[in-house]
Amino acid sequence: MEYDTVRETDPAVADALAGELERQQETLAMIASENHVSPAVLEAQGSVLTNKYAEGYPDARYYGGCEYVDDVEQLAIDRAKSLWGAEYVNVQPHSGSQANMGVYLAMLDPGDKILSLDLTHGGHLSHGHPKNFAGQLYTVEQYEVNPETGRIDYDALAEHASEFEPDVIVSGYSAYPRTVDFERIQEIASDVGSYHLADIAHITGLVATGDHPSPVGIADFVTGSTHKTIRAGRGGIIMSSEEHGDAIDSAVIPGMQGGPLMHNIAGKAVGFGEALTPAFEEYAAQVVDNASALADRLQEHGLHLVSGGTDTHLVLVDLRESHPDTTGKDVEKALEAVGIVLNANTVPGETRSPFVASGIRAGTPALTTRGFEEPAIETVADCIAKIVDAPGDAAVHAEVADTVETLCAEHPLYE
Ligand code: DSN
Repeated sequence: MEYDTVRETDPAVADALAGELERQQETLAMIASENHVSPAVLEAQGSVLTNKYAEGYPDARYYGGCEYVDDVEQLAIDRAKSLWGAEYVNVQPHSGSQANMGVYLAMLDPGDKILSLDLTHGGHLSHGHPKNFAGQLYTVEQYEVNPETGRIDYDALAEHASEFEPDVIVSGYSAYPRTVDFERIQEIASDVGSYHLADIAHITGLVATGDHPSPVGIADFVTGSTHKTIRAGRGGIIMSSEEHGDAIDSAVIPGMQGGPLMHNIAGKAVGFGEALTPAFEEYAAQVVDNASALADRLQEHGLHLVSGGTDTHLVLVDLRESHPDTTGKDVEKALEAVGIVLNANTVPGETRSPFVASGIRAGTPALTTRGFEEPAIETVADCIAKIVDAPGDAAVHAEVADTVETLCAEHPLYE
């Protein structure tokens, strides 16, 4: 077998790959869940491990030839245990959603009750949206953030939990800019005899470095994805105490998945190794400092942020007060046209369709990977504010596109 390149064998796909590389190099990735992994993680994910089936777990596989993938999976597990201090880790879920599915399957029966944050208030599909498996298999009620403060109302959550008597309370969110009080939610769960699942998909990296308090050792289960702030190979992870390990293992396989994606697990191992270095601690702290600088500057421009700021890697702008006739989608499209890529996002008390939305969500993990610090982030905030003020103005577009081009050139990616 000859080892031809994609360019030689499949120019159509090669063009798309080259185009995507160039797009990432020449635009600013501000989707809060995205990041740019290292070349080492890319190499691991693009390796021959994609060829290997390895149903089972290290040293207990259903197929032969697993000695090297066993090493890789064990390294990923051991490094995850060091990063997050978990007793038990499963690195096989293909995504954060499937990590959640693994916990539900291990602990719940169909019809059991989930109490989770509403999607439009910052939750996630897999926390029980009616069109998601979680909403279809289980009985779901949802809590909301306080409309005045934009923050979780823990007293209201306690009251709701005591009325609903859930089997699991889900904490951890996709569009929540503030520190989550995992201890308080654990107390609420314990008081009503419920499990507590903390989905730290967005903040895995910040939790690993202590830039956000950890739910590990507090919540019964902690799930996450491995490619967001933690910047490792793409996929999911489940952590818990040792007592739930067997149930989780068998929920993941044979319960809901077959062969693990060993190339992605290799990417997880490599990324977790990188995250154990002092350089990653600096990175995570800078992600938070950058988000804070972004929040301050956007507010100086008169934009309203849900909760009035951020403690994490993301900000959520509610356009309704300052720009009632401009939708999140208008801003998303106008920013994309000038090279700033983020997403329209629903805001608490949303009055528009989720496809249009009244807010935008912006995060700093990917820009921080490119070396952005506060002054450059403030320039980006200035660009965002200009576009929000004049989404259809060609002169503003040209000026901002120039600035974006300069910022990209000053912060090269995958040279
Ligand atoms: N798609 C992710 C996000 O953007 O938050 C959640 O899975």
